[in-house]
Amino acid sequence: MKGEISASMMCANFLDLKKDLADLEKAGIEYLHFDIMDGTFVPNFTLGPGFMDAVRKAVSIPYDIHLMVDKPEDKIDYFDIQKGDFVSIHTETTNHVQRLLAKIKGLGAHPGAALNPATPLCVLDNILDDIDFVLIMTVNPGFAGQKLIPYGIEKIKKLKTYLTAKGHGGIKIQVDGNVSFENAKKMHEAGADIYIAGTSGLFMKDMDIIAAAKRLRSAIGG
Ligand code: S6P
Ligand code: MG
Repeated sequence: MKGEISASMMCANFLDLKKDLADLEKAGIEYLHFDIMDGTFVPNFTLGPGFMDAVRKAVSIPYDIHLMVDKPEDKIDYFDIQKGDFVSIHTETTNHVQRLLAKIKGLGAHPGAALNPATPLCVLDNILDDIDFVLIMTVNPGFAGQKLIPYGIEKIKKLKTYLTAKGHGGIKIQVDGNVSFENAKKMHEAGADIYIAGTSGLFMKDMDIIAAAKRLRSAIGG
């Protein structure tokens, strides 16, 4: 199956954002990935609603919003979520995972469960009817430019097998963290569907966005 690319906007060139956005459109990038951090659940701050609203006016690519915040139920209304967007919440961040996933679905968006590297797959057992995708963190969340935790590839394989066995093979698998050309190939073989592309495979020092996207696509099934 052909994989899809979600561009990690925290890795874009903010000083030349118009050019990056035009290149992402030219390269046919399927989604724009927005990392939302609160300095508590993860040790960093990144993007926010004002930035996202400005970008929305410039492009028509659907959003993929990755909420890395404690108590996301208290913050979700800050964001202008639109029909067809992907929105993931970390299962580690709230006591009310199902309620929030249902709210996201009610907005016409695709709800997703995001899992830190150490979070086991069994947390998905009771929410399989409530999610359209699972985001597997293959690094600890907080920063771009980190090295893949090797167990990540095995976890993608396990998730694929688990979803199929549970009769939920239609749930998409998103992978986030060190999606390099080499790792993307392994992730694709393991069963991933959507690849969050940052400094390792799209916003690179030595390759432009269009060339990198082409190479990344060839690693994820064309
Ligand atoms: C990390 C965040 C990610 C990064 C992405 C960067 O907390 O959730 O979405 O932006 O992983 O990609 P790379 O290739 O620099 O690891
Ligand atoms: Mg992310």
